[in-house]
Amino acid sequence: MRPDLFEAPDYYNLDDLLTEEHKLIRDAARAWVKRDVSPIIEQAAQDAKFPKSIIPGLAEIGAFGPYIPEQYGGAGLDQISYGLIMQEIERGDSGVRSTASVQSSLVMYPIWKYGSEEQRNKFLPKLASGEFMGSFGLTEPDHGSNPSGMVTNFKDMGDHYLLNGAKLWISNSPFCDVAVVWAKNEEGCIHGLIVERGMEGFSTPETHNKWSLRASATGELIFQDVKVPKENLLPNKSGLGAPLGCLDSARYGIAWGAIGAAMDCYDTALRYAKERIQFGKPIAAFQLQQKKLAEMITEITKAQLLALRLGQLKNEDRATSAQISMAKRNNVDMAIKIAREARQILGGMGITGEYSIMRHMMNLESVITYEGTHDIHLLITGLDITGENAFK
Ligand code: TGC
Ligand code: FAD
Repeated sequence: MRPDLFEAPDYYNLDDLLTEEHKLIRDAARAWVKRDVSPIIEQAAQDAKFPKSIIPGLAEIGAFGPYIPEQYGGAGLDQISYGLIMQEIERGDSGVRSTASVQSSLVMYPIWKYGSEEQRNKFLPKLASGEFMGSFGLTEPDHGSNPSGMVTNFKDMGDHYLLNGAKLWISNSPFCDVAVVWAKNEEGCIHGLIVERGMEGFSTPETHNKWSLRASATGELIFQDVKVPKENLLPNKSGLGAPLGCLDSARYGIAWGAIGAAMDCYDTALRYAKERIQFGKPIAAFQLQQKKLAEMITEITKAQLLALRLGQLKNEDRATSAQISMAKRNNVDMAIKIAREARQILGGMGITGEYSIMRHMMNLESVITYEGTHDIHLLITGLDITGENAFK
């Protein structure tokens, strides 16, 4: 892959709306991606291997639990800082952002919000430092968009719980040390359980042959009569709202992350268009290419404004789930369209691993599906504005 020459577009001077701390945090993440991610990520994706060597760096830039209080090892930052870190990481690769999203919003968040003080102290500092890596098991082979139908279940055996079932499409599963797993009790109520590697009957086979998120490890979580200690049940929230609350936090991070992927595609295409000569001129001088580039920067700017306003609402604890859905849906759709257009601007070169665009484009095919599909988020907006439930 070519040297990383990324320059971030800021067409509406949005930097003026950030604090000095936001900019410092963002710039540190940006510099780390340039130094430690860009040089290795293409090969990792080609090899379909999660580059574990970047785990300490992710911890160092605060990507594991950015908004988790410092007393538990988190960075204690605000929601805009969290968003900016996700934007910068996904500028490098959506799979790396996935690893950080899962660790922060899907593993640390439920332990922090729904866990006991003992669970927080036992797991959060190790997850923040990257000593432990986590995964989040909600999706099942027969229950993706409709997690309320899950069949993974646990029985109260007196001194422990007995867990049975299987989760599919789980980011980080092949190497996770702990998994936050959602399962039904005997009354059919959903609870979160912390399952630890090494528990008998717990296995995490990897899912191979993905054409997307190749630098992120995806797999299954299989539970065959796993004895889970009672102290591993998350005590402070039950019902489907518990996992969906975690998704709100991760979807918010994705709304920012997708902007990073889009900015990288735009920046690459703009530079290429200025340098590539055809018919005696740079292709940037042709109206058709200018239309593509002008529309890209317009859409990126709109997405940046949406994310920043959502971050302000999150900081004030006023962001609704439906607002988060709108931003996740819009910004991922924006990014995937920009990746496709940017790929065309590079012509044949666009399909090679010399440039990041094709990798972003393939990654975004997962991002538009996970954390609620494009359709599901549209239906969430539809329900919110009409009061009519069109899911069922
Ligand atoms: P519904 O009846 O609407 O809701 C059940 C209960 O949950 C509450 N609720 C929420 N709470 C917090 N946050 C939200 N976003 C919430 N949405 C709903 C709701 O108020 C209710 O509470 P209560 O107290 O009344 O019981 O549930 P439903 O079964 O009709 O489903 C609604 C639907 C379809 C929107 C939901 O199931 C959904 O979002 N489906 C999509 C599933 C999904 O996003 N899965 C993601 C899996 S994790 C993942 O993809 C990780 S990828 C990570 C990476 O690598 O980055
Ligand atoms: P389905 O739910 O079967 O949907 C198939 C199609 O039907 C979609 O187009 C969908 O929009 C549409 N559809 C479904 N219901 C409706 C409806 N009511 N109305 C209209 N259309 C509908 N899950 C986890 O729990 N943890 C993870 O870490 C995780 N990581 C993932 C990583 C990757 C790379 C991928 C691809 C997925 C991951 N997922 C994870 C799972 C992800 O959340 C699901 O793939 C997603 O929720 C969709 O479920 P599904 O794939 O079963 O599709």
